[in-house]
Amino acid sequence: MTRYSRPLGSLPPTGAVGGAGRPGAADMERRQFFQRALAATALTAAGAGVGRAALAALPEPVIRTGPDTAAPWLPPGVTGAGRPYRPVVTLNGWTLPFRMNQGVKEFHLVAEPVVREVAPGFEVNMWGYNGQSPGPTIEVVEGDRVRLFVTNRLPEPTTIHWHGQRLPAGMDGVSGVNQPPIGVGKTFVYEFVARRPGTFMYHPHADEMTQMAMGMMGFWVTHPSGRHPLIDDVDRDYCFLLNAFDVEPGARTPNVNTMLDFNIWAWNSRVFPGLDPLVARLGERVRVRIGNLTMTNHPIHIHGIEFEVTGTDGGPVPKGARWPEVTTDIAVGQMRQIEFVADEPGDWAMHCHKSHHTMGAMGHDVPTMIGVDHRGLVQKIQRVVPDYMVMGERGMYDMKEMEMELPPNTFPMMAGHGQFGPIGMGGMFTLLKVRADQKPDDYTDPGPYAYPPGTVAYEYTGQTPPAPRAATTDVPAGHGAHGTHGAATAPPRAALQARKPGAGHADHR
Ligand SMILES: [Cu+2]
Repeated sequence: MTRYSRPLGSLPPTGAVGGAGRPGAADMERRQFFQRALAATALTAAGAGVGRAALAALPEPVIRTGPDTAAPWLPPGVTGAGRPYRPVVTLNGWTLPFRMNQGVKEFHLVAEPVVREVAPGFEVNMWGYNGQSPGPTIEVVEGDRVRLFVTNRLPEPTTIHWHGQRLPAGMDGVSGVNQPPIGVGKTFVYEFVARRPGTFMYHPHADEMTQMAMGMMGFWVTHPSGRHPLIDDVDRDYCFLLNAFDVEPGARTPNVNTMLDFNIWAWNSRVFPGLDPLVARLGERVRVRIGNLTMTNHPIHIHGIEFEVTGTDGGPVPKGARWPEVTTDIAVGQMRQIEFVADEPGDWAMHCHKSHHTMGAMGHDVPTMIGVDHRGLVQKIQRVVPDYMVMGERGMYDMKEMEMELPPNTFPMMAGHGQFGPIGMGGMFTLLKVRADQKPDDYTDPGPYAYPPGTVAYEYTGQTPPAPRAATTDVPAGHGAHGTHGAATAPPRAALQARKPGAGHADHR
């Protein structure tokens, strides 16, 4: 069920009920909303239709509850202070529409309890904005005057901090320092000019530990007002937040007192296989903006291409300071803007390189069983616990094929199915799909990659003679081994050669 617009008075106290919105239906409602918005804008411009009284009132909040990735949104006929821009695509999220009020872009954020479908079959009670966690992306143009109405439908006070923005101190959103907290049921107004282009976030600065652990956060993108020497045009511009939750398997509400030991590692409060792919047409230039609002760093790795970090929290990186990477570490509270040319067709993994961040909730707190000889043990235990089985005796790979019964409302430790079988990943993992025939501006999933014949790794089926094994005993100390290495002696034993710094490298410090 996806709703786009409802009067504030009808907001249910416990938030909207989530569910997989049907793509298409959502866009339809969206289009109707924008047509109405555009009509209103046009009438305002003509000085008729919407009166002063209506514009003095709160803008109607736009609510969206489906977890599908919304199509990029450009307000028709309204491009803000500058030239037209390429709108961002929020991974499994959406951009919040605004209304123009005498040259000011007006947004209405509603902080409220929500239900987020983290993956199919796994729903979590969160706090968020306008029907979802994270909240909708705010997208404006450098130089825009922005007015944000924030209504608090949470059971406790909140504020919003506009992370990274240049703004008057009284608009910075730190409870007690910059403003009184927004009381329960109250609405506050923030207003400032989006002074510098770049990648930003928003989140509460009141009872942050609880409110961010419950999912309160959102993305903000300010596009440059004109051609910018350090901000290139791109063909696709993706954004998402790194976030984490601690939800006991089978539970529905995060533990908000957890400091570091989270078990749901998510992008935009979604985990693989609930995350949509990033798609690109072969040869397109792609930007991905990532913000980290978890309590640890995440080395984000993309297969198949090299990228550059073209922007950080503080703005665009000077061209001479950029270097190629395939993994970039994003620390707590940081934002990174990476860019690459999608010049290698295929399905490419994109994931956090901390391997326990690409696992589901069941991957944690499991004892290591590799190499444990438990012959006889299972049968003994099964006399008492008939369903007992041993986890991970040969590694965890078997887990993803096992039809293991899970508690209700959780997701498997490793999941997802590809054309060659189980994918065995969860959490912070998705695919970059590069296709020659993907249409420009088409974000639909092209399905699995059609590998050209002869380009897929395959099984060797010839003779397999016994392989020599590494010696496991009496490794000789390699002191003074200079000159002897290369003199291949017959027994296949490992030789350890130690080179001591200093000996003949006195100037090497
Ligand atoms: Cu990570």
